[in-house]
Amino acid sequence: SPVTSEVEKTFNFDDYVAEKVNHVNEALDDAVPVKYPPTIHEAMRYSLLAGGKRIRPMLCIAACEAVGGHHSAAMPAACAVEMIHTMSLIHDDLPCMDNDDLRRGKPTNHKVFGQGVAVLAGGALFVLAIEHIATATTGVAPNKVLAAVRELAKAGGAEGLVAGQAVDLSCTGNNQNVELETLEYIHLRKTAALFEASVVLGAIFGGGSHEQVEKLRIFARKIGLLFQVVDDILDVTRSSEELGKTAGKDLAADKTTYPKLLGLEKAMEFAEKLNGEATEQLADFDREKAAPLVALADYIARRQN
Ligand code: GRG
Repeated sequence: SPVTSEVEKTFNFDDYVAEKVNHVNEALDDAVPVKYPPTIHEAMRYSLLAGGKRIRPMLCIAACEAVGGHHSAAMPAACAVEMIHTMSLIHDDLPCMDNDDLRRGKPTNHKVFGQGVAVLAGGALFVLAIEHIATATTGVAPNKVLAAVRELAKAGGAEGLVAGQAVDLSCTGNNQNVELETLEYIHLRKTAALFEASVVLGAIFGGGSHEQVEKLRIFARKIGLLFQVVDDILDVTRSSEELGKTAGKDLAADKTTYPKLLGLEKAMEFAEKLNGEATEQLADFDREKAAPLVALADYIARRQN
């Protein structure tokens, strides 16, 4: 339609992401100053400011804008979701979990600071996320801040990230028997729960109605799962040469994936289905305001790495 083409003409996704990522990185830098004891704060900053695609903060800000809010209202929440994401990566990389040496192209937190500091820095980032939302959010009614804190804590805890990781850990060494239902359970919690919190927080702080928040919640869950399905597909379709670069670890060999359970073609169909169901949720939103969110979903569906 003429409206779509007008929006497509005026909205440049790359410029949008570059600008917003800059804002987020500055806000994250400010949110964790080096205080006493310095090692903990340096360890928190090391992983938090190590790069990363900043997908969750982008989703948070784009959801805020989709309901007509200004990105500044969602900035503390955008920082908070990235803090929780970073915490989960620090813990996930520990020897007692995935035992990884590299993350975001740099040595993992425990490799640089030791396991004790890494555990503490992760814990401190989670608590700081909650504190940051409660103290740095301005111009938003207290009941909305409370709702946001509740959403975020739930996404991080034993019904969210922890549940996904716990079930994932219990499957380790038993990958032959992981069923589709279990795979989905894990991804809905390890990945989709924080996508959901990111979008819901942005929508709440942007002043979205209950109906809008709930539509965006479904949108986020779908693209969270989509993110993982695409990840699994990329594992298969990436050239074997590229696979060789992943620190000698054959990613495809030691985990259950959608292509393994469904076959590549069905996995791709599932990805398309999730993408369609996600974008359907945005049908009633202002096209121009929702353009960044639509573009993010498209990026997640079509990314090549
Ligand atoms: C201790 C309360 C508590 C929670 C942690 C360790 C753990 C429980 C959960 C692990 C969760 C985990 C590692 C999920 C993987 C999520 C995921 C898709 C990571 C990759 O995200 P990207 O691609 O990474 O957005 P970048 O580096 O770009 O940010």
